[in-house]
Amino acid sequence: MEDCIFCKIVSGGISSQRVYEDSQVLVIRDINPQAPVHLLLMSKKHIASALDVSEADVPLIVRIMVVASQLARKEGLAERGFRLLTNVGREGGQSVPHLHFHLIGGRQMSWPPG
Ligand code: DGP
Repeated sequence: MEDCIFCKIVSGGISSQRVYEDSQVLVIRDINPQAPVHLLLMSKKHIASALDVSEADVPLIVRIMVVASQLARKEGLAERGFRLLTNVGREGGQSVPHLHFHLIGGRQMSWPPG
């Protein structure tokens, strides 16, 4: 999508710190990390949010979950625990309308979230 920041990151038009990539998924480090480890796992295909995921996207979503667990291990978070989440819409705190999951860890998380 023309005006989408994450589509530009996927195409290489905006530079980012790439951590992992396959045909469906790109993982980068968040520009504004909220913890020692803060990765963004995004679908390469433009999907606005979790609200727009369809049955056809099941392999993509499973792929993102598999990559998340592999990277959590690689980043040393498997034993300690971490948070994996996607924000949806205005009240959900979504600032970039392109489906992505935050993988955040390396410090104690609190609940409920702010
Ligand atoms: P959300 O607010 O849930 O939509 O998360 C968007 C995240 O994307 C936010 O934590 C900041 C990050 N972000 C925004 N623009 C860029 C960028 O150009 N590069 C990188 N690496 N991260 C970005």
